[in-house]
Amino acid sequence: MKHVLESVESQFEMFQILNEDGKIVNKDDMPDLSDDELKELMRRMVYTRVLDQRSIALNRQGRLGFYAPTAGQEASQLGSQFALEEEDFLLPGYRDVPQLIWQGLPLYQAFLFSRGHFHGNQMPEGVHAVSPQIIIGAQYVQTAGVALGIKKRGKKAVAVTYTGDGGTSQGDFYEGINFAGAYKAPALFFVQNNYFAISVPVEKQTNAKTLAQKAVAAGIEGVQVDGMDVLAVYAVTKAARERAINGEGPMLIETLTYRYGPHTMAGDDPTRYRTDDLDNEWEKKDPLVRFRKFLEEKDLWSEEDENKVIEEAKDEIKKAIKQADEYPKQKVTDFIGNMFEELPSHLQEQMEEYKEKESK
Ligand SMILES: Cc1ncc(C[n+]2csc(CCOP(=O)(O)OP(=O)(O)O)c2C)c(N)n1
Ligand SMILES: [Mg+2]
Repeated sequence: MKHVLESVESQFEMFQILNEDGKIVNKDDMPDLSDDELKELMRRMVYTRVLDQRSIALNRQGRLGFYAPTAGQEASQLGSQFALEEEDFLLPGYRDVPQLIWQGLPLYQAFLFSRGHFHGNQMPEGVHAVSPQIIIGAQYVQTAGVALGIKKRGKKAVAVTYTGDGGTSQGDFYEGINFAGAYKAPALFFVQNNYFAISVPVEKQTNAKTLAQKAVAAGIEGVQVDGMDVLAVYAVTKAARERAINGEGPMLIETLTYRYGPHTMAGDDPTRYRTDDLDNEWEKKDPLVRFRKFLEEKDLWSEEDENKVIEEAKDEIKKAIKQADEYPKQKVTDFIGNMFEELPSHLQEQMEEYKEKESK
């Protein structure tokens, strides 16, 4: 019996294309991206790092509400989203605002989401996504359903979702991957393993050596990928998407990554559960540093390019926060009205009451 487990676990080795020095270690799997696409990937990662820094500052100034920092996870988040198409359906978790933005949610709406404003949850026409899920793992079940819907309609698209290492302990996680496997639904299930669920380390979370191997029980493909290597994440996602739209079923993709900041801005202190040594070890793997080295070597990126992106990002963020500030304040009647198509009678009463109050 022991050998069965060992032989399964030994097959989940981390897939990588760029090592920490930005050198290609796996030429055969190098994705077919043009120079412009490579630069665009870098632009998005730099932009997202700036967005993270600004969001943290805005939160501290009391100008944003809920915020889950993203620095460190850019390759995992943006490398995967870059392989998606407009018709794909995204079901993000609370840390996945960057993917949502690149999938088409305007930045000012992401800020409104953070403030708990209902307009932050309203996807523009043609943006196939739902707003970030706060309940751990719940989006896995929804994703299986969306993917089955896509399949039944005969569309060439996938449903894509993200959870964390902690999320893989939830019942919803297993239900979602099992259901999608049974129906060969075109779903991509990401697990961003940043090694901590708030303060709980992954080794206390599960006895499984890898999270990708959880795919085996569901009879679906699973892969573990270097989540600090944007090219590896992109290549795996692209291939998983191809398989899924060709009817070959879902895939579980574990990205090994790290969040540099706190879990959220609500007040956890990472120094109480992580060591400086561990932080330093991961900062050496930084996805931006690695990809920058790779691009500089090819003469595709310079300090000037980087500064230009930083300035553009700051400028767009400033405009978006202004737009969010100027958006009409949420009224209680908006809030109630957005919940149901037809109001139940007890809410109808409250609606009347607040209409009256708001009219004064
Ligand atoms: C069902 C459920 N239980 C508990 C929580 C509280 N909670 C919020 S985030 C979190 C940890 C999640 O860790 P992980 O899945 O590793 O994701 P990460 O935040 O590291 O990206 C917990 C327990 C929740 N939101 N939902
Ligand atoms: Mg985690």
